[in-house]
Amino acid sequence: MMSNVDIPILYHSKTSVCSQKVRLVLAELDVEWQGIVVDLKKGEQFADEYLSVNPKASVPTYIDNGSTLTESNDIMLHLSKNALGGKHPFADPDRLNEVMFWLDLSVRFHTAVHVLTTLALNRAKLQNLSDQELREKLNRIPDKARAQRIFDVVQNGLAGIAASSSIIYLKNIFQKIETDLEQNAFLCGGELSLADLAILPFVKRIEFLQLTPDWSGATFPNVQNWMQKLEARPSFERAVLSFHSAEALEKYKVHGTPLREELMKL
Ligand SMILES: N[C@@H](CCC(=O)N[C@@H](CS)C(=O)NCC(=O)O)C(=O)O
Repeated sequence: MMSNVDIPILYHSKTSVCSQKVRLVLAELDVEWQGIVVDLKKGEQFADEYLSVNPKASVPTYIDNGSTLTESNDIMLHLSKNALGGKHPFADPDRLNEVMFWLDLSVRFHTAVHVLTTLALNRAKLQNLSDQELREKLNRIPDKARAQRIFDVVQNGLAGIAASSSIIYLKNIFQKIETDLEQNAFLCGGELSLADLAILPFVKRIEFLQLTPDWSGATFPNVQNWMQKLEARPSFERAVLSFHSAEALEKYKVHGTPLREELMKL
């Protein structure tokens, strides 16, 4: 792909939650960017050319002015520091501690959401592989903890430690968001911040999968209101919805619903 050297490049994948975090900030700040889609299902993250840009074989990767960033949180902070020469409310140093809490939490949220997505969408396919094929597939993943979690999901499903700890985490995080939103309209006070944009893709993926933990008897009206507010912003259409085909959304629903039924029995 031809690229214009002055415009930052984002390597991303359409439905990846970590890519959505960054695209939401790009959309909110109206930053011009050029995208290169890395198809994770086709294994394009393992191509030598991509590994030379991001040895972690993950998306997103952001290249701006010669510097390469390979963590979604780093990219979000970089964009907010640059916005309006550091004068944008997203860059407000007084709010940074609180924002950092949610950015850190989004990394752990990602782990749980990845486990539940793998359980719903990919376990059956991975179970059809021979031991040798599964080992080869997992050996390619540089993040060994991630590979181990996938292995646990394939072998043990809902009974495994990866799934059971993710389910507990999911309930706790929804409860935490629900309680925090009793005080404020957004996660860090009365205004939108990076915190909301870091958390939204995970809450939304869980909703796409029909796995919002209301199956455990809890209700999350504040989370619902918060999500509706964020979904009404143009950034949601630009950064999230427009990258999800109807087939992708249907797949989440079809594969997530039986898992929800299993969870209700626990
Ligand atoms: N901590 C990293 C995690 C990046 C990550 O794991 N991205 C996922 C997509 S959300 C990925 O690229 N997975 C590679 C794969 O599926 O092989 C970040 O937040 O940027």
